[in-house]
Amino acid sequence: MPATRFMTLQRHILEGEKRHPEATGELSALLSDLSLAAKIISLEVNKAGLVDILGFTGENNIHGENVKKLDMFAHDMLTRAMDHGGHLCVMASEEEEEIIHIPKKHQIGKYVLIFDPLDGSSNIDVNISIGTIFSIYHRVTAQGTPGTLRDCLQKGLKQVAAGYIVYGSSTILVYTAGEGVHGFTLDPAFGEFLLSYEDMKIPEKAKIYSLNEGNYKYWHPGLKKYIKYVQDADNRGREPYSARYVGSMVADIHRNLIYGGIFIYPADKRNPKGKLRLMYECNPMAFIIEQAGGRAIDGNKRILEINPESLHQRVPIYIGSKDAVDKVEEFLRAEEVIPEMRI
Ligand code: AHM
Ligand code: MG
Repeated sequence: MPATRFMTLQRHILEGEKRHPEATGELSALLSDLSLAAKIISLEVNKAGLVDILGFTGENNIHGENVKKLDMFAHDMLTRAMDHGGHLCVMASEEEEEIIHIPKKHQIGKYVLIFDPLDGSSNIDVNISIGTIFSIYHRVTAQGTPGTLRDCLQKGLKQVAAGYIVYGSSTILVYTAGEGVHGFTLDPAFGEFLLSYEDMKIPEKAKIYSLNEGNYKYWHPGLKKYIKYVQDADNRGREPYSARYVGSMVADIHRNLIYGGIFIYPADKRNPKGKLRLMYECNPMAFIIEQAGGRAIDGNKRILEINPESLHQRVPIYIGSKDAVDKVEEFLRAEEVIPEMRI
């Protein structure tokens, strides 16, 4: 629902905390540090097209400085913005194999931050929307000690907050702290995220389907039938869905959240575990979409209930409007699963 109040992200988070007298303000501070990193990444994303014009190609720019790829820039920016706030005990990034420790000189906090710094890598160089995704958990190991892999490998259900930033025609930050989903648009003049979507709800009925149809040949037969179903109409007023696929999960899900739709990255014969990562992409998006009234499953079970086994684990995902996810689940269950696709 579009917002009618003039409200900054900062104020919104603080008002949320005021409703919880036991809150220490740490989560607010953490989200606020994250939004600063998002503003810096947004600025860099907007400059990306200038790199070639200004001759910043190759490894070095005209000043002889090292030019970082945008995804590594985003990774460094988030790590640097978040490692010294005193709120985190450990981080994990899609760009890094192992967990990221908080440097010894900084205070160790009670939260865990997991992020995909810049998702939609194939769209970075072609001016198409990309995004940052994040997920926040309470630590499970002893306070005051360095965080461990165990702190990171928690079920999505344990998330305290999650969000994404989509760098599109404008920069929008969407987050949930378990009390609804709220969206903020970055005003480039003030450098402030302003509330633009309050208490977002995904329409129960979908109008859009989003998946890479180039992989049709490798799909589960139930998925093939489901896609034929949504492309079809019936004489009871059911209209065909529209197909929309940006190829950036953040942008595809953001659009579907507003218009109503289903986003699918399935397991298939070539990728029996799908492509997208449970910890960095699927859990935070599932938390957001469920908070907005939608559903997210891996084909068999709720994404948020999956017990993670490794940091970079992949899972299939069917996420979006409730009716559409219910329907695809029905189609998948009706067909024999071919063994390679079992997860
Ligand atoms: P990335 O983490 O390398 O950016 O890959 C994730 C992206 C998602 O944003 C998007 O939904 C998907 O990969 C697109 O994959 P495909 O090109 O196979 O359709
Ligand atoms: Mg990614």
